[in-house]
Amino acid sequence: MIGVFAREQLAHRPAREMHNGAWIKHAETAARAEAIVAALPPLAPARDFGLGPILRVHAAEYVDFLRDAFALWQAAGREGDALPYVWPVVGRRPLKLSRIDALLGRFSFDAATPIAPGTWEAAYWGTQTALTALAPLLDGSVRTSFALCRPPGHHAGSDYFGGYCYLNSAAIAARAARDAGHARVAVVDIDYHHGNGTQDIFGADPSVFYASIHADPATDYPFYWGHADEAGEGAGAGTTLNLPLPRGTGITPYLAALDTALAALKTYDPSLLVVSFGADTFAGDPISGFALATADYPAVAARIASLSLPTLVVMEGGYATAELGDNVAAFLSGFA
Ligand code: SP5
Ligand code: ZN
Repeated sequence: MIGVFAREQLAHRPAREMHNGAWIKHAETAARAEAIVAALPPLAPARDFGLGPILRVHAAEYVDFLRDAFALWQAAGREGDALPYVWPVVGRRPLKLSRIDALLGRFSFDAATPIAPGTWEAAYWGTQTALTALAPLLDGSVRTSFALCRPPGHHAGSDYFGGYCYLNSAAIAARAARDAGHARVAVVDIDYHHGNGTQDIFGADPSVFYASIHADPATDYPFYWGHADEAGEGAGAGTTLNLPLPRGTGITPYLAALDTALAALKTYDPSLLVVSFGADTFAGDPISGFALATADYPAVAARIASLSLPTLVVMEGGYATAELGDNVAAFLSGFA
C-alpha cells in the first residue's frame, strides 16, 4: 500500500455554506485532510500530470470557468466566496452567457459549494493526487494505493460542481486507467451520498461499471440521482448499480448491500478497481445518517480486497473530523 497527498489541496478554505436555510461553517475543511495525514504513515507528494487527464472527463469550457471563476467574482466587485443563486431550469435553451452569476448557475447544481481563492489550486492537485496514486497500480508495482484527495470529487460531473466537489478525481483516475489499456474498470462508491457526478460521467459508457451504496435519495442529498431504477443509459445500460439504504443503516445490512455490489463487479470482471471512499457512513458524522462504527471499517475494506484487483482508494467525504483519521486508518488496515 502506498499513499499520496498534495499539500496544495489545503489552499481550499471556504468560509461558510447555506444549510437548511441558514449559514453554517463549511463542513468540508482543510482540517479534515490534516487529521487523515496525522493518522497515517508518511504520504508521498503528488506529481503533476497536467490538464490532459482532467480534460478526458471534464468539458474544456467548464475547466476554464472553474479556473477563472473566483477572479471573475472579484472583478464583479464581490466579497467573500463565489456562490450561485440562479440556475437554468432543465430544458432551458443553452445560452452562452458571460456574467459570473449566470456562469455559476450554468456550471453547478447546488448552493452549498463555494468557490474560494484557493479552490482551483486545491481541486487541481486533488486530481494529480489521484493520478499519482494510480501510476504504481498501472505499472504493477503495488496492488493497493490511497489518494488523499481533498476537496472530494464524486458529486462533480463533466460540466458541473456541487456537493463540495469541483473536479472528479475518481472519474479522472478511472478514465486514465482506461486510457492506459485497462479494458474494463469498476468504481465502487461507498460514500454516504450518491456519487451523481461519477454516475453521469460513466452512465452511457459500458467500459466503466459504477456501483454505489448510499443513503436513499428519497430522503437524502443529492435527491435527483441514485434511485434504485437508475441502471445506466444507451450502451451503458446495465453497467450502473444503485443500492440505496435507509437512514440508520448499520453494519449488517450495509455488508449485505456491499456483497450485492461486489457480486455484480465480479460478473463484470474489471481489471482495476477505484473505490470512492467516504467516512461519512460513520455513526458520528454531523451531516449523515448511517451507523457504522470505526471498528466496522476493516471488514468493509476486507470484503473489497477479496476481489483481488489492483485498487485505488480515493478519499471523498467524512465530516466527523475528530474521528476521521481513525476511521480512514481503520478502513485502509482492511487491505493489509
Ligand atoms: C463528498 C460529500 O460527502 N459531499 C456531501 C455534500 C452534502 N451537502 C449537503 C448536505 C445536506 C445534509 N443535510 C442533512 C441534515 C442532517 N440534519
Ligand atoms: Zn458524502
